[in-house]
Amino acid sequence: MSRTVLVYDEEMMSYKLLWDDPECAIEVPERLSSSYKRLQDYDLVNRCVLLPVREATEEEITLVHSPEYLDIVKSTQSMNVDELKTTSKKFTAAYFHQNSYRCAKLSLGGTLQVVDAVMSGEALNGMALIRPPGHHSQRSASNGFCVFNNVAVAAEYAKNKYKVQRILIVDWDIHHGQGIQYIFEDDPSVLYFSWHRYEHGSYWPYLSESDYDSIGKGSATGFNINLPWNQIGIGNADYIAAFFHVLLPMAFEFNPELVLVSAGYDSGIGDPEGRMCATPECFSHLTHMLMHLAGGKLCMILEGGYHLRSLSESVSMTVRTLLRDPVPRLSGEMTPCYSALESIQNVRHVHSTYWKSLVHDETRLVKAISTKGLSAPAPVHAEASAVNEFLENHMKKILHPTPPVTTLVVAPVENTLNLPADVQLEEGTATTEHVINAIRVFNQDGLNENILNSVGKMVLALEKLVNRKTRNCITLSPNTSLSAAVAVQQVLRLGCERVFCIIIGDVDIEPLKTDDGKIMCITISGDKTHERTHSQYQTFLKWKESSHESSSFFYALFRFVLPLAYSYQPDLIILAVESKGSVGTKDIALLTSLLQGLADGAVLAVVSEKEKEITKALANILVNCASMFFGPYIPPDKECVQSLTQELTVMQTKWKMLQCLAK
Ligand code: X5A
Ligand code: ZN
Repeated sequence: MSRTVLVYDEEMMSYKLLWDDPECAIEVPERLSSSYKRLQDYDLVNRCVLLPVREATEEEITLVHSPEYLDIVKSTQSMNVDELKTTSKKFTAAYFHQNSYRCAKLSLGGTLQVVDAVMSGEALNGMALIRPPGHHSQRSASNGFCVFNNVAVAAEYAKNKYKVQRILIVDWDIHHGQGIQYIFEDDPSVLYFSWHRYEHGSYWPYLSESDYDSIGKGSATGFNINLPWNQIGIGNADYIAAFFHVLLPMAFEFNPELVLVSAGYDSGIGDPEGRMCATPECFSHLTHMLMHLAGGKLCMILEGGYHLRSLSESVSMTVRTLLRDPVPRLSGEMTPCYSALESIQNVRHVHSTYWKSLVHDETRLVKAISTKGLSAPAPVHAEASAVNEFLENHMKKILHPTPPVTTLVVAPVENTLNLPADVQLEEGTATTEHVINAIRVFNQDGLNENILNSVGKMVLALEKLVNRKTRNCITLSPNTSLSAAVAVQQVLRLGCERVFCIIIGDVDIEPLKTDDGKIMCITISGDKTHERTHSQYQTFLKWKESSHESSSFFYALFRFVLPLAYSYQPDLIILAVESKGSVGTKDIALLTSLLQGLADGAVLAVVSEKEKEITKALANILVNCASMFFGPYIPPDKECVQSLTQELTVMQTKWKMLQCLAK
């Protein structure tokens, strides 16, 4: 089932601030309508299943909130403006309206609608466009525009109704969801991650418990992850680095059954509260990565976001990605800033006792907290209108029409693989002079009809891949080394400037090694038999899975392969698999799926035609964009980590996304 549900109802616009309060003035009804309007403009609403909101019941509200607090909120229904104001002032950064109670019930009920759709299997994932937001609200307190804690209630609800044992909450809003932290800090069934503007405690809500050293209590120690940002101007590279080096290793080790996102977009560019720099497509990447957890069970619940254009573009990028459109290339310099690295280093350090996938790194606290960055964060767009103009251009630049074909397959005619129905077979037969010449470069003996035919078809397919007539391509090859080498040569000829090659098993594309940076190549194999030349564009990863049932490859992916790929920013990915060798089929599937976050999803998989099982798994990923359970996971082998660390030392001076220590 591949459906995405969307909850929206304009009734949640029926409350607003009734008096003068500069702090609350940014939380306006138009936040909802402008997001929904933009989704319509991108034709995304039609592609979702629209679910009606419903009122949450008192029983649901009191899963988290006290009956006394419920009574207070209820009583605001019949208050006059003066009474509303008096009640609001009992809390921090809160405001009530006569319709607040009704809207808060719809907001929570809408959240639970998405959870029900996803947990029942009716939908794969979904988003709730709701207000009031929830993550600041506490058992007996409204706070930070929030009335009921939508995401916290959703987690309790899923635990009760669906017996879910592990829930991950990712809070990418720019404020600390202290409400969620308080509710779950002694509950190990909920892993809570929040990044937030902190500035050493000088930013709202000014709490020492928002710092990286609040890690949970008792049996839940290690289950609260705070990543404070001590500078404004945090951007794409910082957020992605935070996912690779903090959230994702822990989240994969945790292996949740459901992922809830406190999806606030005040962490995006132009937001007057957050003052950060992340561009809308960054949220596509974050969403895409989270889709690999919990078998894809992912619920996005709106929190903050106060720059209407930025909010609506980022919401749209999120929904687009839930619907499995290609992930737009991430823009900007792929270098995390010094201050971000300090925070990443510190949070990794305090959690390394509790999470085995962090323990191998040399970790220590950065004592001298800097305010002057060694590499400064990107400039912050100050004027709201300048941001509008920037976004108008930016979205045009990064969004391309989705290719008409998802997967083009090059296979021998007699191939009897049960490939999904909607693949397109490359039917041309271009054994041209040119192809033969291309092959001759590699000095291969024993070229037969079969190989010429296969390579000829692949050359035709590659042209379509580079020209975005197809999103990706699978080639079943009788000679993987030759096909991979010709593929690299051809895509360079077709104008690609950076080709990222991942080679699994015994594939040799040695004749192509250029040091002009146009090719980056990672070879993954179980043993390092022959010493080959290493460079900043050529690396070898010795990796052997110790178990058939469970995998630790996620460690290599987030610690090494993906940071390298994101640093390199390829135009095209070539994945060559001779035999699965030392990594499992699920590992190759996870790798392939995550690589689709790069190069606008332009992936060529060259697979030995003997490897039926791998072909099947790759087709499932590339054709169906399948969400699967890639787990269960185990922490990595010491030996594997050691060899990876060696490669890291060489590579991280040039490829900055590999860094997770401030220097
Ligand atoms: C949901 C949210 C922010 C409150 C800020 C108060 N709340 N200064 O983003
Ligand atoms: Zn916020």
